[in-house]
Amino acid sequence: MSLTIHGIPASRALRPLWAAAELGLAFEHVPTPFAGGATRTPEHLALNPNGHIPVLIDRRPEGDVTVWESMACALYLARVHGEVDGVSISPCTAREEAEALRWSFWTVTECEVDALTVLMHRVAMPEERRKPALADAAERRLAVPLRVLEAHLQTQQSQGQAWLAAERFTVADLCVASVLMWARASRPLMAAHPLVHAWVQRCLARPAYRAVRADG
Ligand SMILES: N[C@@H](CCC(=O)N[C@@H](CS)C(=O)NCC(=O)O)C(=O)O
Repeated sequence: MSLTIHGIPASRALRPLWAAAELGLAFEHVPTPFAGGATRTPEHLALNPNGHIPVLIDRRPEGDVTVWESMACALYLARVHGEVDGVSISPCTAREEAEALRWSFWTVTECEVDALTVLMHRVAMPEERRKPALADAAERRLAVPLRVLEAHLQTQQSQGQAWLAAERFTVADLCVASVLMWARASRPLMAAHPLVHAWVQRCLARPAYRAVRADG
């Protein structure tokens, strides 16, 4: 049995790379970049017909399992390769499984596009190409789901819990933080949602995250 993850850390491939690091999994890393056409070669399109990274391949006795969609890759690793022991990032109860699924779908549908817009148009793109009006509108929309998360973290905190889904960091935190880390490019949004900001920073202080980002 062996695992391969295609994609560089400075992309959505961060999600399975971070999950694999948290789980201490051995895997082959193929650092396919998103720029320069490497995701559109016939070889890559055979792995992911969408022409994107990441792609995860799990070579199993019963045959290869190919996973694309970054959240699916991270959730798959936690579900199929994690220890269900209440210590690892893998959900260990039906409630934790539900939390991981709902927060991961939530962050993709409610937050990802706007968080990326904030990142690109506040800091990432060359200044002459940034459109502050796009970032302003994205920040206004993002304030709605961030209020939801702020309230959830407040509830968790009142119960002595520092994380989204459990008393420990789980794949739910990983999936949501991998999106909301982009929203840190907006100081007003972070100032208005201090629990979200502190929680994202806690997630990004994880040794596994740091080790993955040290590679790119
Ligand atoms: N929804 C997909 C999006 C994947 C995606 O857009 N990946 C980007 C890098 S973050 C990419 O591969 N871009 C290169 C391309 O589309 O050719 C996921 O989460 O995996």
